[in-house]
Amino acid sequence: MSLSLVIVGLPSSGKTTVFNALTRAEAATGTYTTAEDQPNLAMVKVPDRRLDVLAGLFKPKKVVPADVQYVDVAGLAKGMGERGLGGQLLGHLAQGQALVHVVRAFADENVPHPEDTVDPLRDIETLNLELAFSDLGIIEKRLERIRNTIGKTRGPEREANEREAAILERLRVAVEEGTPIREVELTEDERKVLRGFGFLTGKPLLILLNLGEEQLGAEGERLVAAARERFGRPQVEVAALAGKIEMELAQLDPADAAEFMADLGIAESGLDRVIGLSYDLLGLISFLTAGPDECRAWTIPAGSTAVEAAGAIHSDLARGFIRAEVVAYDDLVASGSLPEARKRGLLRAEGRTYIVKDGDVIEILFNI
Ligand SMILES: Nc1nc2c(ncn2[C@@H]2O[C@H](COP(=O)(O)OP(=O)(O)OP(=O)(O)O)[C@@H](O)[C@H]2O)c(=O)[nH]1
Ligand SMILES: [Mg+2]
Repeated sequence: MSLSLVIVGLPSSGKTTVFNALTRAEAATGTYTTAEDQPNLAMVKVPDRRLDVLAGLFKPKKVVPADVQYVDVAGLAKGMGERGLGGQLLGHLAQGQALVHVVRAFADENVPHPEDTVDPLRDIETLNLELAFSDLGIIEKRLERIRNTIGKTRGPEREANEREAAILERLRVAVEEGTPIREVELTEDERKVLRGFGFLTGKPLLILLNLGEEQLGAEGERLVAAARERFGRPQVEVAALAGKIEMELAQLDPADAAEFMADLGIAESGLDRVIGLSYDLLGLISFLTAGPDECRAWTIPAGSTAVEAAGAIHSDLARGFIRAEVVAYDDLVASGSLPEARKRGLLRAEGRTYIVKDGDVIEILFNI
């Protein structure tokens, strides 16, 4: 499973600049993209120091980090969601596992703002509303279709339609009251019914304030605190980065970038931070596999069992699962090798229902 994050925001908020910063891509910025333009796509390796350390121990032929896909789409102008986002743009948004909302905080009179003034809190509100309007439009359309056709259905088909209509009706009320779908309590079965819709307010949201260089420090912190106070909710996180500088940083070689970051007082690059926050937001963890052929990181939802972790590698491993041999990353590093970890009793055999922990180094034994 590779994680897919879609970057959204008002026009000219710096989405493509941030995309470049996060992916080291060199997509053109300042181009006033429209809904018809193809999105920018990039896969990024998830930085994971543990993998480098394991590679030092195992000297594998290959090191394979987990990856994250970023999608940078056109700006969402005020009113677009209300009129109903259609086609391609909605399709891209609906497919993301989470949304990264790039909000303009930087001041620059050469960059036009749709509202003439820079006001990040207002813009967050505007985009939230557009996303809610888009969901509402889809809910209403689907409800109307069910209403128009339900008379012709019977038996299980009719029951399924009625169930779906009841769930959508609940969502409609919630969204109209200003509650995002991610906050509506749903059973696992209800979630299944809704999965295909890809509702935008149902996705975890990372609000990313795009700061000007001069806002790094106290002002940036104040803005983050204000945004968090007003918009911080379950599955919503607020962070900031200076998009334009980080884009330049991403294009430097690592040693120069480190020096430049130290000068600016940036502790962690936007790239590392945004991935870390996205994992937290989505409740994802990594487990590792290590051997002479390959050291690799895998992404799974927190709370996954050993057999689910096996399935993330390959469905055969889940199907023929016998047991998992597990050692915590720190224990493995302290032991220096798997045989030594086994000797110290740190390498354990775990069954199907073992809950995998972040950083577990796992070997799946299976038989098919
Ligand atoms: N001063 C300053 N300018 C920035 C910053 N981030 C982006 N810009 C500028 O703002 C303009 C728009 O940036 P883009 O990254 O293209 O914005 P966008 O959101 O992708 O724009 P659309 O895709 O057209 O909606 C460009 O001229 C950028 O150089 C920043 O942090 N500071
Ligand atoms: Mg753009």
